[in-house]
Amino acid sequence: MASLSTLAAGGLIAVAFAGCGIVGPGPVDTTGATPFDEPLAIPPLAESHVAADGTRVFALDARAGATEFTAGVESDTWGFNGGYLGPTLVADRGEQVRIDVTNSLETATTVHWHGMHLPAAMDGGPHQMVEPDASWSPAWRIDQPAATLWYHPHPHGETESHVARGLAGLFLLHDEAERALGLPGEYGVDDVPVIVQDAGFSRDGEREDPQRGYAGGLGDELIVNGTRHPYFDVTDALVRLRLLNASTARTYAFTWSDGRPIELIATDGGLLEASVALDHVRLSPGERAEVLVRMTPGETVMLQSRMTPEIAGLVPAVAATNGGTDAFDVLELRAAGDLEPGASVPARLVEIVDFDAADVATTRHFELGDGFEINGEAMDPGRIDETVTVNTLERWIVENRNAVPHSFHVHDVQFRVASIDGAPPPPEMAGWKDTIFTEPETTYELLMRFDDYADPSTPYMYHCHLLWHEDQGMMGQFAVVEPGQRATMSEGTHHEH
Ligand SMILES: [Cu+2]
Repeated sequence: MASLSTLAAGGLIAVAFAGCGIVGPGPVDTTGATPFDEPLAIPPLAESHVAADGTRVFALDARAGATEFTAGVESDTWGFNGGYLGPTLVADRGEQVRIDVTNSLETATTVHWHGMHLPAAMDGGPHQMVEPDASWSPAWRIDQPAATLWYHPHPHGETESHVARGLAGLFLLHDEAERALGLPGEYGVDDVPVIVQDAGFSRDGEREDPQRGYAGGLGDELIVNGTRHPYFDVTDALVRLRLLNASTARTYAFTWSDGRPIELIATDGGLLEASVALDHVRLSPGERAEVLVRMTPGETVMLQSRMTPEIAGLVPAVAATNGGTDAFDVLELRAAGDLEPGASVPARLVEIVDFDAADVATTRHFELGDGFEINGEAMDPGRIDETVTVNTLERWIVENRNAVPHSFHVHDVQFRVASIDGAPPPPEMAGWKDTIFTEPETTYELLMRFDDYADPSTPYMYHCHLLWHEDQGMMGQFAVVEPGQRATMSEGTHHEH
């Protein structure tokens, strides 16, 4: 296969993609096309119990099922504890948690806790495969700020298909600082999960695999929490939406249909220092955003995604066949005639203490190159690419050398973006992040601290979160070790019965 940059830079995109079996889908605009008349499904809160030792215990079962995205038409899907997606896990900072994962699928999978700070052996990456009919019970102490995290499979080479079939769910963390702000917090009422995915559907309404653009499969329709054409009945004057891009490849530019600004309060790893009013919020796969929306009685407003070549980081000719000009209606909000008064949100949300760059112990370079490689190499589960000494601050320079965007996700830690091509990051990238959209020919300077969890034999991952790219090998491994220790690989995977 030709390199991605070659494909994207020339005028022969369609021909080149056709040569390797993928033709980018044409432009899509669903705005105003269909009434949004299906009530938004809200993923159930996961049940849990507190064991004698104080551990909060959840159970997740990966299973095959069927989902009626269209009434009366079943599609084959996978889900956790149900037919599609999974329940929302909620825990408090300081809590010890354990998740009893079982696999009722006919194939091995994993469950990765995206955005979570935890030991590598609990991370749910490709080294923690759960075989069919097997179980796995990772446990750790929640030790990070309130945030909207999520979970999804991470099997080597097959993450795209497992997520696309429906294996994903939210993992919400709370803490005292967040509670003190009085933000909307009633789940499914004024604190609303919005899991956005794209999908293809047949004329009959059965879900089908979408066409691939350079980024991967791009569906020509959106579903939110598994609901087609969703609306949500708003009963409060102030609503908090937790946006998760759980798509495998598509990047969104979320806006409101009436032009009101997007009021962003939190990114991947937690609250911003202050809310910021944006024209749009861009989310690439895996990224999250918490936004507030103020409603007046009786009004209706549509959450949309309106991508442009500039926001997509694509030249116009490439953008047109790779989602870079697509527009979608996403979710209609319908305000009741009487609304509960909304809380007033303080101007200052939380304090984020900047890392001191003078403390950087190690600087590493990651070049996102052509051909699904990082630093010229494809993922090898038997190779540790980077060895990090515990209790140090690191600077990771991530350089996208391609003519097309990628993304960069780091396991274990939340990082700060110190600079983008030498300039300070915009406010929406100035908080805690675990995944960034990397624009073409752009360099990102990330600062991150590795405080604990040294384990020389179990690596964490860093990778492009365009899942097709990740599956093709755009991923590497790092181990966190004690000073002077060397990383060693443990053979095979964990099989607990
Ligand atoms: Cu990529």
